[in-house]
Amino acid sequence: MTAPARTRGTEELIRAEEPVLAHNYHPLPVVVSRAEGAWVEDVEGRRYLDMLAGYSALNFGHRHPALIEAAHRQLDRLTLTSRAFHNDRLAEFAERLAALIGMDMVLPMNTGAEAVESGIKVARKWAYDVKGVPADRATIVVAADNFHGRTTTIVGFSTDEAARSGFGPFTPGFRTVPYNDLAAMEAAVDETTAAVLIEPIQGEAGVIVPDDGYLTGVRELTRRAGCLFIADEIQSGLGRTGRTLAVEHESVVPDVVLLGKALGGGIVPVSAVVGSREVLGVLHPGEHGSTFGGNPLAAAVGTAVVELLETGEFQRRAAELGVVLREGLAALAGRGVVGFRTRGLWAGVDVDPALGTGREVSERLMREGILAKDTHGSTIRLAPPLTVTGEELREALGTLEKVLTS
Ligand code: IF1
Repeated sequence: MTAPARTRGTEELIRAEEPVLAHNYHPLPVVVSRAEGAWVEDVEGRRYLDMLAGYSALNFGHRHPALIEAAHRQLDRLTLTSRAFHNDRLAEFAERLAALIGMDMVLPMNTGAEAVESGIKVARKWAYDVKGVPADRATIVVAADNFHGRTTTIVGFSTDEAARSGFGPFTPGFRTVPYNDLAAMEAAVDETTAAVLIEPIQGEAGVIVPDDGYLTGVRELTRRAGCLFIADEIQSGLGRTGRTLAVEHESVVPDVVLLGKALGGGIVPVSAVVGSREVLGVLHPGEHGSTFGGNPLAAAVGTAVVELLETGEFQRRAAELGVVLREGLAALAGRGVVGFRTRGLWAGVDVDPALGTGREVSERLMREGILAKDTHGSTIRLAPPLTVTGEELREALGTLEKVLTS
């Protein structure tokens, strides 16, 4: 029996979920009902500054006007055809995304995990058809502490027991090496290796920024070994680190770039595998697909997202405000912050465990009007929309200081 038609409050809505919604999350006790820009509002009318931004799916803020307009316009025309037919939005999306990333071809998918799975399939097929690896012998090298999604194949090469326990058996053909360790990667790559798959910055691991030169080293060793370098930029890409792609911080060009999250503007799921004709050309009709991949609504929103990124404005804002973020966290070192890593408007903040777990700090921040999320232990991740103002960012940093020092 649900509550009468009147709007249900926070406690009622949280309680109503319990018997009917799978418990695969432990959300903060806030029920969001509206949002605009960097601000969200809960069902009680309380406002919060969103310092999580959908784990970087909301780089352009909640309901960016240009993106909402593109979505409304397309909703009034055409939303889905399947790929059995062409639609009049997909060519422009693929052209402009490929040009933005500087590569030849695009394979449009929906979620990040689908882009990762598609990248794995394309790399394996490239290994057999182009590199000449014997059938079913291709290997892919991944990094420990990776996060690439939640499918069975992906969690099979996770080093996080909570992500993989109870979901076996797993897909073979993956080798795990420590992140940020070129020697270990060199040792793991051999003639069966189709690709190396890494995050240029490890997000879920706590915004782990590798040593300068690591990405360059991966690029060089994969080129020498004749295997592909696949960069998972699903969280690090599309402006978050102050560049279109995080790999640009080392001027490195991977063979394949995986995109997702912000590519859909926080409106619809849009992901993509972007690469050269040599690599993506291994796919022929009937060998891969998706009901919604490349649908006209996704393509229209994705094109509007690419248009925002073509200006370079969001990348510049993330770089400039990233200085404010970094300096603000540096001022908290030794005052509740025992470590931090930043790149652009993205930070992993290690809080003094004596002050509480990341979850407890996130709950205190919530009560002070800031929404953020812990990753592991006492680390919280800060990733505001790239539209955040300097004043809003300073306000969030002030609140973090208050929570950590009071
Ligand atoms: C959740 C984590 C972040 C990703 C990278 C692929 C994917 C992700 C680098 C898969 C997704 C999301 C999943 C989301 C929370 C968030 C997350 F905490 F799960 F690990 F950001 F760090 N590659 N990350 O970060 O993309 O299939 O989810 O679209 O609630 O599980 P997806």
